[in-house]
Amino acid sequence: ERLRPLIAGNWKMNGTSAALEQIARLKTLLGEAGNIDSDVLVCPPATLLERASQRAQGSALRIGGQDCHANPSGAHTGDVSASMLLDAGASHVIVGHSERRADHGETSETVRAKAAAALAAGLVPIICVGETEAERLAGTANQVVGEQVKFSLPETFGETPIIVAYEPVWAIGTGRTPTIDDIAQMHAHMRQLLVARFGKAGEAALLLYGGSVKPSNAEEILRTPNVNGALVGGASLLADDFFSIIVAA
Ligand code: G2H
Repeated sequence: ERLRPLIAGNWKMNGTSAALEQIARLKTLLGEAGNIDSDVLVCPPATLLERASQRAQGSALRIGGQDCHANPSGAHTGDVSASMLLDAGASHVIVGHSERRADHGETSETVRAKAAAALAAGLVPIICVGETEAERLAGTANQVVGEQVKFSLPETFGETPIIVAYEPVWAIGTGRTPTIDDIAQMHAHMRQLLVARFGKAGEAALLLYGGSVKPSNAEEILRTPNVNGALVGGASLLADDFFSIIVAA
């Protein structure tokens, strides 16, 4: 059974007001295309969330955050809570991106708490996992990703779909991607773990691939068994590029 794919754009720390034109352009492209058989999400920086979601109104395009705090409110200067993201128009939030794990010392336990906070606020978390190059070379990629999946996911998702993004750290923004066989192998491994733990919800989980997805490689990657969508960084910044990835799904 084919799961409806999710194509998610992660703008990272890119974009000021002018970038809202890309939201408008994407909305136009989606409108012209009519029947798109995927869910489409853009995760702009927090400063653009509210305006991006206003611009996206009237289209199928959804807006998401890139991170949230594990607590619902309080003395956490500079942080944003899941309910704030929801209030600004977000439906999803990325948690545990490797850049946050690396730059902010987030552990899988932190990520699990953030994912639980997202669920509690009514957002769908997109939980990121992925091995480093050293781990891949040492032959421990399966084990590392398996442990990240085990410890970064909350106990239960209720009715919310489980979404996990596999992003090998060495493929992020480098133009390098794993072989299709390696992607297929890792996604099958994650599927097995999720089905063992969550049963039917694991079968229905969306497993996204992320790391240097671009118009030229999207079709092949998205055709891979157990790849149910993509998390796209650099190639999501321009609506036309992102749209060619969307139609490849
Ligand atoms: C991986 C990805 C988006 P890029 O981080 O999350 O970025 O497509 O630029 O490698």
